[in-house]
Amino acid sequence: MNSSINIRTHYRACNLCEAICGLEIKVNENNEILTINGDKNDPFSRGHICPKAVGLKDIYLDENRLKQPVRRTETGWETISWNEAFDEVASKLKSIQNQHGKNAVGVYQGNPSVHNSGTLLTAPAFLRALGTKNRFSATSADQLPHHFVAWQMFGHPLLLPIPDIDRTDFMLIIGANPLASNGSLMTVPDVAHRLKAIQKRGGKFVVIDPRKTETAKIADQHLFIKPATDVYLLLAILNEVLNTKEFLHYDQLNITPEEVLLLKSAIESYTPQAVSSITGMASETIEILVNELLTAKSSVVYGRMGVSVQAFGGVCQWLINCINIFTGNMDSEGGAMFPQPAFDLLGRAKKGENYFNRYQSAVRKLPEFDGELPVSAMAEDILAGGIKNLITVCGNPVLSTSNGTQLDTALEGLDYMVSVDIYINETTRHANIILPPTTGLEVAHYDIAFHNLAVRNTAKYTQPLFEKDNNQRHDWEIFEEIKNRLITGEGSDIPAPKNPEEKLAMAIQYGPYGKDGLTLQKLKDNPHGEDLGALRPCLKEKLLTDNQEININSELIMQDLERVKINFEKLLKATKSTDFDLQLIGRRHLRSNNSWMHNSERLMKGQNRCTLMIHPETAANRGIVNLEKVQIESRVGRVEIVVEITDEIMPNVVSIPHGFGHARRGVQLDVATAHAGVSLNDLTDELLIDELTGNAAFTGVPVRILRGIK
Ligand SMILES: Nc1nc2c(c(=O)[nH]1)N[C@H]1C(S)=C(S)[C@@H](COP(=O)(O)OP(=O)(O)OC[C@H]3O[C@@H](n4cnc5c(=O)[nH]c(N)nc54)[C@H](O)[C@@H]3O)O[C@H]1N2
Ligand SMILES: Nc1nc2c(c(=O)[nH]1)N[C@H]1C(S)=C(S)[C@@H](COP(=O)(O)OP(=O)(O)OC[C@H]3O[C@@H](n4cnc5c(=O)[nH]c(N)nc54)[C@H](O)[C@@H]3O)O[C@H]1N2
Ligand code: SF4
Ligand SMILES: [Mo]
Repeated sequence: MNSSINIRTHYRACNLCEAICGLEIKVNENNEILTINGDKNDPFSRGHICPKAVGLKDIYLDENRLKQPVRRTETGWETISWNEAFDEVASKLKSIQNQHGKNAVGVYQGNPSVHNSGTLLTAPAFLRALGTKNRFSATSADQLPHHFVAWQMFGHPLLLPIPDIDRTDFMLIIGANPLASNGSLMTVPDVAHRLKAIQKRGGKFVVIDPRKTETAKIADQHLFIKPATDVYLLLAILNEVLNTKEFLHYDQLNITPEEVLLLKSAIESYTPQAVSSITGMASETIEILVNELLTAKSSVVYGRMGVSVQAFGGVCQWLINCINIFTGNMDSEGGAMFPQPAFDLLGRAKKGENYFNRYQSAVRKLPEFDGELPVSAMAEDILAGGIKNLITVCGNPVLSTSNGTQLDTALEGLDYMVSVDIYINETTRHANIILPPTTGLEVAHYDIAFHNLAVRNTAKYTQPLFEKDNNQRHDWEIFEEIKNRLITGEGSDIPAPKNPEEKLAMAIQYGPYGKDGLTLQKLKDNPHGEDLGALRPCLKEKLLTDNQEININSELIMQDLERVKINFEKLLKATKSTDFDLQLIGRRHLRSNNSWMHNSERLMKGQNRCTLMIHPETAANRGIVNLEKVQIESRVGRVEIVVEITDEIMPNVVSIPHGFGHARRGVQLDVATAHAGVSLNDLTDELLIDELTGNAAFTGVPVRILRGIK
């Protein structure tokens, strides 16, 4: 008998990170996964995958993964029925809101929310039914500056320019490590080949990072920069660009000479010489970079986490857009371009909307953006008593937000907490009820978010590989069930959850490719995905500012230049601190995904990755030896960690990966706890934010090392 007869092949998009790689999964007649490989016929990823893809099998089989609701009792967790769970959750939400008002319920949405089409299609109605202003998410621990600047300059938070990596001749990468992260706000499967292709066609790419990262190692050039000083480098670059009149092509974008003059005068004091000592970069090096950006046939500056999560994240992203505009590379091939996804999130967007500061957080009065408050304010607002009940969805803020210890304490004091999550982890262990949805291989997927950020226009629909059993619920069923209970009165019939796939089908059919015959059915018939072509210039049609012009000199941003100036003067005068004398930065690893894939033995095995990277000189000055355990301390906390001496990091800068710190009472993650590590966010400071946008400033946190615990 031919054993291959009963082997079925399943194609899907991996939804673990932003790269949406095509997978080819072979399964036998007993539903055992035999192999997970890259799908060579996926028009976008062309067969590329990373080691985490195989982790999908581990998540599917993980014995720690929850499949039915659990309730926390004095004697431990008990399994309860879905109906009982939904009834209890809805009644608690209602009673707390009746007693203390709508805002007494807080919501935190974590990263996998945006990788999940069911959540994206149903959570908005659920949130409307809740009606709370106390909404938080991982956005303000991540890419909020990009959205803020996109809104200010182009009129909508989602009008994000994406590097046209496949056609550019010169790429400047600042504060991103796509070889480990596989790209962010740049959906780019197979990024290593795409970067090497720049070199093969005679182009170059340069990386600016306080650590010589995996990406820096394959770059044409790597330049160290002192953490959190990028704003001054970018100001100097833009200043130089604006001084080189013969290259400026802004007129194509209807930018007037008056606007350019205004911008120029606001930044002219930041010359390469003036910023050199602060950034640690020689002025000649900056001048050469400017020359390369201007003279390459096409060029693009791309800045990600490293430049977003700092005190001037907003200004940095604005400067990056301005540089791309004034080198003539905005909305043109090889520059920064705007994707045209099949599910067009901007389809119904209105011109001239305000998304900012319509209300503020309770304690520090931090501004709202697009219906969310900065997550750095969440713990203090819980502690102050304004939030009595918290719902967390796909998130682990105890490990992922600044001063996680403070949040850990705050969660202990809540009246009630619900988590929609698949694990009992550092955050959800505080919940009264955990509602675990299906995940990974059990769900259908269409990437609503990341086709919007992709370096090529494609579309792909994925069926579930495994049917859920009767006792499981999809995430969209969970949101629908609670929402329906919230809006129906006592004793009335609860409407059945509505499958959101209808919305998906409509959006595709009436979307930009519908007239060419693209339908959900067509995507179902071609599980490898459809290629919709390279990015095309389209900004003029997409602009959503009041006057449908690019807003170069945004008032809010220009005002923030005053803060940039005050800090500049402070840095010029600063003498070496004897107190917190080191700067802490984070890092990511290819085999790790934020805080939650550490429960896969396959991904965790090998060397301990949760180490404190430190430069040989910095270590020697303190008499610290390799593999020694030290205590490291910031304003908010102290952790104990093993030292890894390496010259791949700048002197006086130290690095800890984020997402670890699993050894906490009650966490039920067997593998992760065995590789517990410590949490970077027990050191990061909730008071350090980008005051313009409210985003967390994780990078360059002042710390000191307390010697020797042998
Ligand atoms: N210091 C520092 N802090 C950082 C960062 C940093 O670089 N440095 N990075 C920041 C960034 S960019 C981000 S995005 C955040 C991430 O922070 P969060 O979004 O808060 O946390 P994650 O680690 O992504 O946790 C994801 C959670 O979702 C659960 N989960 C996984 N799949 C599913 C699913 O299908 N459904 C549901 N309901 N749950 C699921 C997991 O069990 C886990 O609890 O962290 C931020 N924090
Ligand atoms: N394997 C893996 N992939 C992931 C994730 C993961 O956890 N693991 N997380 C996903 C998520 S949620 C996101 S948002 C993306 C993030 O994607 P990236 O932004 O590419 O990821 P990071 O590794 O955080 O890269 C930030 C870089 O900035 C550098 N840096 C730190 N401070 C500064 C600074 O002050 N200036 C400059 N110039 N550089 C600085 C760091 O050394 C680091 O190399 O990755 C996604 N992909
Ligand atoms: S790069 Fe991202 S999308 Fe691709 S296989 Fe790895 S985790 Fe999945
Ligand atoms: Mo992120």
